[in-house]
Amino acid sequence: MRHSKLGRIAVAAIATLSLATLTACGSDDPAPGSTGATSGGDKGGNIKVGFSQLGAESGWRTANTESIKANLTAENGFDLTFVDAQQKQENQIKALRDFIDQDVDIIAFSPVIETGWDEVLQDIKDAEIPLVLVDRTVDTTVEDPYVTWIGADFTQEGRTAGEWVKKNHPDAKIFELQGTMGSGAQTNRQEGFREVIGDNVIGEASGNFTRAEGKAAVEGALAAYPDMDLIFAHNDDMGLGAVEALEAAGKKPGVDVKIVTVDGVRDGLQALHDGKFNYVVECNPAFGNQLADLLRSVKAGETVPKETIVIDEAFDQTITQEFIDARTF
Ligand code: GZL
Repeated sequence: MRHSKLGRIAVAAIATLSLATLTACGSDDPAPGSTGATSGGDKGGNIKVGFSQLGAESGWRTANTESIKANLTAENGFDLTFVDAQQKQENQIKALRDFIDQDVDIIAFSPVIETGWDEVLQDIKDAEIPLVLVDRTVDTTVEDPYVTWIGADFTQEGRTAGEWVKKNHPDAKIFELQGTMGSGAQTNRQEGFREVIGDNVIGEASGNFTRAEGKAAVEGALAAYPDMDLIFAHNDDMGLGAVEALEAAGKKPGVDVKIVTVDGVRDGLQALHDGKFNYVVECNPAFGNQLADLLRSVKAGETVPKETIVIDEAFDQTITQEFIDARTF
């Protein structure tokens, strides 16, 4: 009888626990392999992970992909299949289904938007393949669809941005440059920001987290909202697009129109240092090592936290070039 995948992981976990218990009773040395580095199926084989990355739309995503690939390596015990969906949900759904067919040990993915996943999430659950959510979140009717999620507190990022604006520019006329509509990052950053200073938002449009679309959205905003004097961009890349649009219109970004963003990638912090951005809330993409640890624990059948929040900072124009140059992303 084919043991279900989760069943195999549970068996391995019990085996590990028994070995650890027996060894612990017999000596003070930690049981060999008691770190839970067992494999559910092929003993000692690498962990087969199918990862559906949503795209390569921003500096943040590029840095996140680099961190994931740098940690989920064969030397670290992984057999990674990585698929870039180019920001298309249908491509992610196809990749997820392919991972089911390949009978991977674990499926990980960063959903481009929150909804539209019910059928494929149910299929993953029926295939008894553990699912790990990375970065973005899902809104689904499927009961308990994933084992764990690792990412940032997007709502708090929005609040942090709003609190800076409220403190430093309480009368600002704000244009909100939204990320991909319906993504967890967009909905929650917007929610957090507007909790604090929603009354000051005079207009909004999506730049889909890309520089080009951010520039186009701000070109439209300059015509529609000529008295806007602050832009809250849901990511650095759209903020950089806003800089291009403002300069093309003869306005000084960071002076005539203040710019507040989220992410804290190198280009964004450079714009902050150069006075074109006014405040940047970090959203750290470099959590590949934490993800690797989570995947090992899931594979070993260990209990893992339902969510792991990646710690963020925030930066203003006092940032130094040395600090920027020393950052890894
Ligand atoms: C945030 C991530 C967002 C970034 C954008 O964790 O999902 O998506 O803020 C990226 O740069 O496109």
